[in-house]
Amino acid sequence: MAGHFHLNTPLLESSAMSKLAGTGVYLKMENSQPSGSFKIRGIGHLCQQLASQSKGVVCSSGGNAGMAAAFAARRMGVPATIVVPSSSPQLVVQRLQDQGAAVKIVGKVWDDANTEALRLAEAEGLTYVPPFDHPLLWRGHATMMAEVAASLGPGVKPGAVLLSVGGGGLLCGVVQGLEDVGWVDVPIIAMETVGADCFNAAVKAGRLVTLDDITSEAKCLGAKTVCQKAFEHSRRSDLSIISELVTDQQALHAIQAFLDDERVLVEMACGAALAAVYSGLIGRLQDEARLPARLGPLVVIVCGGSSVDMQQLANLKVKLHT
Ligand code: PLV
Repeated sequence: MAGHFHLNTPLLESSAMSKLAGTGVYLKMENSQPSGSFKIRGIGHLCQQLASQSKGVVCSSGGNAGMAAAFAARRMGVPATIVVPSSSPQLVVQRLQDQGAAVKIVGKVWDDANTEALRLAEAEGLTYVPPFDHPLLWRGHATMMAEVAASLGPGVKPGAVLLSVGGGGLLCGVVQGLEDVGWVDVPIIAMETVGADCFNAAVKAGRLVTLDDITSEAKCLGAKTVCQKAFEHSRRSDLSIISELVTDQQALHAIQAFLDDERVLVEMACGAALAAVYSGLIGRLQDEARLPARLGPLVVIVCGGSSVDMQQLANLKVKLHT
């Protein structure tokens, strides 16, 4: 992918998290991407493929896909409109505007904003940029696993990859990346919060499930229905995808512990993945023999996110009584 917008991010060993997990924990620092999250990999790639001649792009987003679309569009000299739901914090709206995007606030959750983005694309002839459901996004996200393989070095294979699931685009990209490097047998721990758990609901039901509402504070995990491809991956017998949930309190605790341990502030959507280590979930999965007792290095996708600052963190602590 020549001339792409994303960076090759560091893979950092965390001594604090390694101690907790009882095996090496390696952090793929996607929080340090331009636009603040891994989303620039896929969205940058999609925009370069589909929007170079465009009169404008329109993206529906909880925030971070929009940040990536606004960044890519600005670099390409194309106007960007980002449609976010009212649940996205004001600080995200401000950051999107600072990236030069026009922001529309429509509906309560991402699904409502998406309906409006599709309408705008049709009515105004704009290029629609989906936040998680497109093969070009997965192709772009997949690049992170080739980087992980290069950073770990030859002969070192992860014991598991830990990531968050919103609409499932990151999951689809990581599956593709694992295929690219010949690691399909590496288990994926797919984390969501209670109340933003459309993937877990689909895995349990054996079919796609549309949630009634998003009740978690991890709004960037808040798609009501996971994408079809992510669900299909969950049914594959050659993959091992373990779908697990944490509470908002556990995700928030993980954010705070991570800030203390690594001096890095990430949003709730990312806290869900970090909580797999901080809540002791890895040990429980080993006790239940769902992960081997002797586990290779854990790779945590630190997906990042712009929906957080010290004030937002303080607000969450009050709201979640922690
Ligand atoms: N957020 C999407 C979808 O929101 C968005 O519009 O930004 N970590 C972070 C920081 C994210 O922002 C997201 C997705 C995810 C993880 C999950 O990625 P996905 O949607 O590809 O599973 C509704």
